[in-house]
Amino acid sequence: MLSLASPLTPFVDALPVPARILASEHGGELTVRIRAATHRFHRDLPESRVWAYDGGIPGPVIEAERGQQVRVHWRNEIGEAYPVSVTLAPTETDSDGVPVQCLPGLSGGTPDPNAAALSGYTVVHLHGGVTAAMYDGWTENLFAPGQHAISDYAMDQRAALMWYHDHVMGATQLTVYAGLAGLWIIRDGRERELGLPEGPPFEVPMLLQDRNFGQDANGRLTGELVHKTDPGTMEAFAPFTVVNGKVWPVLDVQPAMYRMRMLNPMPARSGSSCCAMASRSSAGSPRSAPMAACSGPRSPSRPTGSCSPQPSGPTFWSTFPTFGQAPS
Ligand SMILES: [Cu+2]
Repeated sequence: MLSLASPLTPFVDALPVPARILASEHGGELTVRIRAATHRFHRDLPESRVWAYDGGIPGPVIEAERGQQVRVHWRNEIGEAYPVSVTLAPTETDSDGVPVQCLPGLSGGTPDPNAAALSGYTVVHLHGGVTAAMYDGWTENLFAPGQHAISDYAMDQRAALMWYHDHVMGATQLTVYAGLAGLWIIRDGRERELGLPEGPPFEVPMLLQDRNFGQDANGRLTGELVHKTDPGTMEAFAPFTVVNGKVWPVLDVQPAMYRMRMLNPMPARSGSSCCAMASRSSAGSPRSAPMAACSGPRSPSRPTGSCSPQPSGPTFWSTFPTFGQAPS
């Protein structure tokens, strides 16, 4: 198995708990500000420029009750240029056969001026919501910076984990990559009969993403978000797994029942994502659950089953299985 050394130390940042908005505490009427912000994806990275709901990566978790309509005022306050360098990998693989799209940095690719010109027009789609057409975030129902949209979500559907995200025609993969994504939970009485944990700390919503960052002349990661597409498949597999806005975070857990609620909205990685969790500490210590989403590219042309720089170290590999592959 190909193994790339990661330029970022895994499992040093705590898994963030996203902000939480209970619609019932606001009379079912919420305001979410869509704006430019900065965000630190890893302890050892500089801050990155992002676009984000309420300035958070991910946006706030909005929690609603079945049958209680939620009205959201989506306020477009994006006041800065598109924060991601978008490029096409010059070649599919490097001289070692590694997919270039999976390497940190631009890899010599030219930044796309059209992406850089994205001006912050937006539209919000509640993915999974049974939503009336006029509020459903159709891709051309755009509103500009300085404008806002009001959406009524009926919540006439069973308990579920959903997500909301930008949905602009032809640019959704780029605006979501810039940060415009958040989770949405519907609860109902039938689900509560199951007695599952509700809310922090034992219910843990997790938004899984992959991200890439720019490099300076010395090869150090700059924190600038990079979206690099493969020239053959036109997919983008970024090298760093991000959970709730942190690269390979860790969650200290208690010996109790948890409800892990994971959503994978990555632009290309799909199908085989997982969350590797196990104790890595001795008896009596807090237990830690490193969050590592693992997945391989779908294309059979790939030389390896995984193109991420793998979190390394004896703890990780001795404790966490990968997908049908022995670490080597
Ligand atoms: Cu969607």
